[in-house]
Amino acid sequence: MTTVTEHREALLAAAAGAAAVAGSYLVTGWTPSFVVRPVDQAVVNLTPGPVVTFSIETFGEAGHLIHVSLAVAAVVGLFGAVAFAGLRLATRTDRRATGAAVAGGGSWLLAVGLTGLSPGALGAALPAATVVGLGWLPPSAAPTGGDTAAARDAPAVVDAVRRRTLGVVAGALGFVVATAVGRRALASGDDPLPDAPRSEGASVRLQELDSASLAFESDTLQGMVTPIGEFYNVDIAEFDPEVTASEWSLTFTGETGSGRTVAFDELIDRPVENRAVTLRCVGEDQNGRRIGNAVWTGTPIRPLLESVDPQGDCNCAMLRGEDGYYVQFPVDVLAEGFLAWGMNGKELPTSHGHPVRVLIPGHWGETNVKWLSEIELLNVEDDGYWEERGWEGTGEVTTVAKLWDEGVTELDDGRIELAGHAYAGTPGVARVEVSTDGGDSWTDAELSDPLPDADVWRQWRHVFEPDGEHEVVVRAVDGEGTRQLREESGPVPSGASGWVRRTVG
Ligand SMILES: Nc1nc2c(c(=O)[nH]1)N[C@H]1C(S)=C(S)[C@@H](COP(=O)(O)O)O[C@H]1N2
Ligand SMILES: [Mo]
Repeated sequence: MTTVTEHREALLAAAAGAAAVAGSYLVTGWTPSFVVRPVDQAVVNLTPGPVVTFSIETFGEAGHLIHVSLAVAAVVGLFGAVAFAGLRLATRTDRRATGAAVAGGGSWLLAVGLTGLSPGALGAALPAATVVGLGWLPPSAAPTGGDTAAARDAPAVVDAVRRRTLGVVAGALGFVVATAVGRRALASGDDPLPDAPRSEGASVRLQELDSASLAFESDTLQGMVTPIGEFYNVDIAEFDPEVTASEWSLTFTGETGSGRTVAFDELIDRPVENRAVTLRCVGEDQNGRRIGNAVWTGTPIRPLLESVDPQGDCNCAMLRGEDGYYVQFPVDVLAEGFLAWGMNGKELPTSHGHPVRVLIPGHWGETNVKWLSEIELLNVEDDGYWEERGWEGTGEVTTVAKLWDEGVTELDDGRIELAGHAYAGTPGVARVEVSTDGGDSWTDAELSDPLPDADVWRQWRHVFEPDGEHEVVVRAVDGEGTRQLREESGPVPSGASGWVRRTVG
């Protein structure tokens, strides 16, 4: 019968572990103080490169889900082990209070060990203590106890024990679900983002982009500017660092004539520009959606860089973010870049690098370090986070014309509108060519007005009279006359290529 007690206690301990994690989440939300974060971070740091690459290729976005689930399960296990110890000690001392105290105190210590002193530790401790306190039963009541075999095996006793256990476990699970749902609802009611400092010029730019845009028939297709909530995200970690503007600083280190630390107030005092910059992730499929365009408020990097007098032997710099991310590329490329603290007129949102991120014209998304903290000038080249994992994504973007599902619209008169975005990095998009016969013949699409910005996408549109099924193919030509590469390849290691095709009609 011992095994019955052990199963019972294991079940209770698991419920206590889950309740502890939920309690922490209730207090901290999805922030760095949540007890899952350090374990998630460890998973990020310890997962071997080939596994990360394999997971991205095989599971895509679901890889993140797997990674988070693993981290959550591991932390539930840790708190569960503490609760189990509590249950065992309660039995040994035959005192409920011992169990609750050990589970509560142990969970508190564990939480503090994971995330440091934070209200979230109490959030973890109380539910764990409650589950153990309510769920533990003295040996005399449990099926292993009782004075006689007959008494402990009496169906009424077994039933009561089962009812109590299931009641407590169900209560704990109810708490977990209510927390997950309730906290989410709370988060969606977050305050709107404040305007970014010195972003007055951004609204003019936003209007300018709006008037440059094409009038699509499709009302679900993105405009020239990607709204903040729809802008894609790529992060190495599941938790965004939380850095306030007053805590933030950027330090130039390594091979400099004179090191320098720049505070936020000092940064926003520098000459301000509002640049439209398109970002695209090297890891996306050719017709993928990890691309977006925003008007960013910030200041050019070149004068700052010149002020520290870079002296490294390799013309290369390693940039680092507060989340542990790092990427290395040429100083000449960095000098063309921009340090942004505003996005579409608003303060840079947490998920896009609050308070300051890098924007590098014409290069893959991974060079655009978020939560920027350090720029180290080097003597020898070194791999960045993604380069260590098999990617070659610090170079210039390749050219692409997109045709998403919502870019195909049947008009009232029976014609079909094809529309989308094309992006070619700094050479800009000069032309988008559309074929409705599988590539035998080509027509130039209508384009949105050109913008003065160095690294921005354009919209394209083409309307045709359908006659049965059509194989539509689109391709862009950049400002230097180079046509989008026809040869098809997947994103690994240096970006996808090929023409986007779709059957329409
Ligand atoms: N600190 C930090 N910066 C980062 C990343 C990251 O994980 N951490 N991801 C990079 C990648 S791979 C891309 S594509 C872009 C995405 O920026 P976004 O999330 O603002 O769209 O940020 C880059 N900068
Ligand atoms: Mo990326």
